[in-house]
Amino acid sequence: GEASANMSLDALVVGAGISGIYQLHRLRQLGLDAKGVEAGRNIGGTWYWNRYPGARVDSDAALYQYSVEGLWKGWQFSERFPSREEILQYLHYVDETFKVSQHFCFNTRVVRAQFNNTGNFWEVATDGGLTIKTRFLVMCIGFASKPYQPHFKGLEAFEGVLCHTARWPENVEMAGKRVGVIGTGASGVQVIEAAAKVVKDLVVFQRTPNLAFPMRQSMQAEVSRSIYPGIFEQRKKTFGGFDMDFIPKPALEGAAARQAVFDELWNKGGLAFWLGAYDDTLLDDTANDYAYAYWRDKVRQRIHKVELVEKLAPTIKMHPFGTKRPALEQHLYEAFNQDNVTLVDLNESPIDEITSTGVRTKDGTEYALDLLVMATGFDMGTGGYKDIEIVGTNGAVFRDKWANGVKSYLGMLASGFPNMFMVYGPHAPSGFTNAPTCAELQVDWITNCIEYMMKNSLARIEASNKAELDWTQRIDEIGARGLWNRANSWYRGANVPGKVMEHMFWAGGCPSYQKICEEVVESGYDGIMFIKTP
Ligand code: NA7
Repeated sequence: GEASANMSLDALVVGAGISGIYQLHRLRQLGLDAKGVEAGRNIGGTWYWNRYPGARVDSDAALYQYSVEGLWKGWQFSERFPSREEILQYLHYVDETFKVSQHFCFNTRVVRAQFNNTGNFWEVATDGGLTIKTRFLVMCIGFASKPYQPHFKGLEAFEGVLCHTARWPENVEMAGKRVGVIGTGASGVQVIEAAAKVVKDLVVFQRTPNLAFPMRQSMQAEVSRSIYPGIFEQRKKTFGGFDMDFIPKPALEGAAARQAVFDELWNKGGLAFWLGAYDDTLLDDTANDYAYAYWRDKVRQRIHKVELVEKLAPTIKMHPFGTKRPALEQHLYEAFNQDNVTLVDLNESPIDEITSTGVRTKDGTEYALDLLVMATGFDMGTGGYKDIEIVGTNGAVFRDKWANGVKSYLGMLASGFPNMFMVYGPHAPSGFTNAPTCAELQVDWITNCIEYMMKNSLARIEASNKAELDWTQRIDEIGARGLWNRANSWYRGANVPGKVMEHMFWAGGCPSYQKICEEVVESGYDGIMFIKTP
């Protein structure tokens, strides 16, 4: 995009992922002088960065797209769960309509943003030396933009190739190599499946088994897309922004009925067995046990190495089913059946050291590797924000504000940081939802809010302290209702040592979130303070 050393804008969008693309489009539609910056070399966000082999989305194609402006009429995904490559193609297709990529300045990372308290604008500095003055700063950096890499002893000594799933280098191939994978989250599962097909040897270092269920990938015939508008309406009304929702009755109904329901969900594929299950699954331990037992027994049928049965699908659940993000798998358990695939249980023998040639575990075993893959996830929610020096009113720094936990209003505004909006970050339904559903909801709200400010000659918006405290408390209360507290998950910041343990996302689902956001508008922006343009 075009960029001059000093720019003055109405709005700056940070990040060119699913939310940033749409946000910049909406702001330009309003007639604002709006531009974007993006650290990557192109649009795509998550799909730009996570280029490990096997990367694909866990949402159905019909759902994983924008619902607006009839875009669906001109695009057909080829698979039910599209690959990273096809999602990027889709986003470029969207850009033919939105034409926003030309207004993004790529290869540019925001390093600092300082609010001018008298002029009510942000002064933004980038790593390339750009200075941008902007009335509004809209952070579309998502919740998984900062990779997390554990500090293993000896890491720098490794002479093979080391790569994090979210920073996969262009020219690294796995074929014929000895590959190690640390981590079995959604990324780990996908990269394990891709590796098992082509590598010489694969060693998987597992701390917690993933309670993964069948994706049921399929090629999509030229389906009748006329049902899409209905699906787009439907997705706003469900907890996770999908076309399915929790079954509004307890799992404690009769065993036969339950078995039939579980069979149906299992056969549906995708995340149905999680976000389409009985509505007490994530609340009640007994209900949760039923889901776990069904999952365990299904998966066990596919594990042929007896010594792996307890490791991959333990008799007793290690954490409540569904309180860590379940992955979708296509042939994960068959991969572990292969002779050239080894599972190392880190609970029995943790990693002692990374050596020049591979990984050594505490029991003294050395695993020789050419390539070591860190599928170790992200500094979720807060990581991307804390990397930027964001200075609000009175010199307050954003990372200090969040040092003892996230504080926000609606996950979109923060007191002390006027005219800054956040999309798809912490304190929003983000962590549990289909990204386009949540991104559209928040981007539309923010766009309407900015439009309201323009119409009413308002120069400054800020959440009140009280509104922020109340929202933060609400996030906590809703999180505490479920079994979430019993899992060391990234939903609670537990995956990064030293991080505050808290409920990071709105666990109340999309519809309740949308309702609250609408009520705020209807009440005349309750909890929000505005200042008129002088
Ligand atoms: P996740 O879900 O955070 O998975 C990270 C994995 O790495 C998980 O299995 C962790 O085990 C493991 N891990 C993390 N640190 C270590 C150490 N120190 N030693 C061994 N193993 C470790 O990240 P993903 O990238 O897979 O998924 C990201 C999400 O983004 C995905 O769910 C989508 O919603 C989008 P643990 O479970 O903590 O024992």
